[in-house]
Amino acid sequence: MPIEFKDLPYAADALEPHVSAETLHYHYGKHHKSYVDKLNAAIAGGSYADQGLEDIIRAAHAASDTGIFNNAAQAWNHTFLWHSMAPSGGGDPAGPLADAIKEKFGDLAGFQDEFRKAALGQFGSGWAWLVQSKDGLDVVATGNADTPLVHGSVPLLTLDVWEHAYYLDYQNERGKYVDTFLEELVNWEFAQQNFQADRAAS
Ligand code: MN3
Repeated sequence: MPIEFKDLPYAADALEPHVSAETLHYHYGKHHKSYVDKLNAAIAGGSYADQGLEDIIRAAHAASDTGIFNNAAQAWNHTFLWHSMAPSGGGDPAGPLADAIKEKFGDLAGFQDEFRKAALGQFGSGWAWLVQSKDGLDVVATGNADTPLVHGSVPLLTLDVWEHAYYLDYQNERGKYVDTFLEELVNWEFAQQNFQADRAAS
């Protein structure tokens, strides 16, 4: 069964003025769709064809099947990205996740500093993540299509720092884009859902 190109969780103009409808037209409608289309073309009729997306990512990584891995991971990372933002995002985390952030980073500003460092420190294309591992929360950066799914931690939030994610709205100013994500867009409810799911499973 082909991997589904899922709908955005909001209207294409819902993140304006922070992320424009034009950016989503290209980033979701062209870049993300292209990863899904290329993946489906590559897996058709082969050993990955009946697997779910996360299984394909793990199997392709284990087999060093780079072309499949890159498109599968990018398909998954982008769906995760759309949910990591919300039209009325930003603000403070609540509940158990807020406690875990305090424990690891001291306060929300401490988390924001770490996340900003990871997002700005990623040379070239990649992703910044808040993840949950056995040792608690962590902020990590991954290059290109790489994803925490194959590094033993549970993703809670992500931000795409490939230039295609921000160039139309922010040009070269990755720092402004990262700050806007942290202040106006970050979807703490989504992060909380991911956080609780992992606790229940462990
Ligand atoms: Mn992207």
